[in-house]
Amino acid sequence: MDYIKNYSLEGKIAWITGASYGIGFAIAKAMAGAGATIVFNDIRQELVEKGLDAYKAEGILAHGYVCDVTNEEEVNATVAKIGQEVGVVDILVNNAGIIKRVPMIEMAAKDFRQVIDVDLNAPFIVSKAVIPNMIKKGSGKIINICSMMSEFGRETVSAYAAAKGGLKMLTRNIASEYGEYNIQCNGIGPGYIATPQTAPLRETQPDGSRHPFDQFIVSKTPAGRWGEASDLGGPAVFLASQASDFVNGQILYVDGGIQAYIGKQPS
Ligand code: NAP
Ligand code: GCO
Repeated sequence: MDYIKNYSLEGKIAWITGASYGIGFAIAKAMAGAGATIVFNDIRQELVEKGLDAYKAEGILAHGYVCDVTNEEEVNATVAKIGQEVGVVDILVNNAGIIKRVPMIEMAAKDFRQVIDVDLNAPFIVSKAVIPNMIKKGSGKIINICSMMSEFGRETVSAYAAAKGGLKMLTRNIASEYGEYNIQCNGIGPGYIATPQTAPLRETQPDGSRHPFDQFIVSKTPAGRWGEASDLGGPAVFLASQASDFVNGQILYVDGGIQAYIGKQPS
């Protein structure tokens, strides 16, 4: 038997939220390479257009929608439009996310709430919108993009860690509640990945040296580098494919080994 077919996404429709660029774009590109039809959204039309061009440049004819994933009405309307224009969503990747790096006691409650809204409430809203059709179809895959901050805290990311910790448990609860309908819900926990979201942590310093946090992450990662968004493509295709039909409620960390390593002695 051609075992690789177990990893094929041929005939599947994958919706990756917030995937005009960054990790979402890389996951969508990998899933397209495995045969999936790609649907993505962004908040602004111009970013959707930019995303469509980026996918086209990769030879991918994606379907893009303007949708704020925190807005349940917009999400439900988008699911209906996707259903009419593309088809039923087989694979959902809750990727859209924000971070605000502020010391907790200095953080405005509205900012804390906004991070929770995008990073935790939105995966609830979008999953709730697509699960009924997955139940009708008799199968579905949901992949929540968690984080090392689903397990660890650090200075200035209290809202983000609270959201990503909650997203880990939402992942486990969806797996528990809907596994009987042949829906698998798992998480991917990226380590530190070089995207616009982490650009401030990698900025070259005024004296030309590398950002201290950049040096810290590289010394703490056995792979000795930041991850690339493309490093997440393979794990995402695995969790979206039938090869993982008995994997449910798991968080797959794609972190270069950072969580296993005490860190290199500073030279
Ligand atoms: P990014 O470069 O900042 O991209 C985030 C994407 O989400 C953007 O396209 C953004 O669109 C979109 N988005 C934000 N709020 C949205 C909303 N309300 N509705 C729709 N789209 C929205 O981030 P990234 O590094 O690719 O991260 C993607 C995911 O991976 C996030 O969930 C992040 O928490 C997670 N993650 C990242 C890392 C890392 O090291 N980079 C590690 C672990 C986990 P706009 O441009 O319009 O804002
Ligand atoms: C931060 C980073 C991290 C990464 C990622 C790690 O400020 O600590 O942004 O949170 O984005 O979530 O897995």
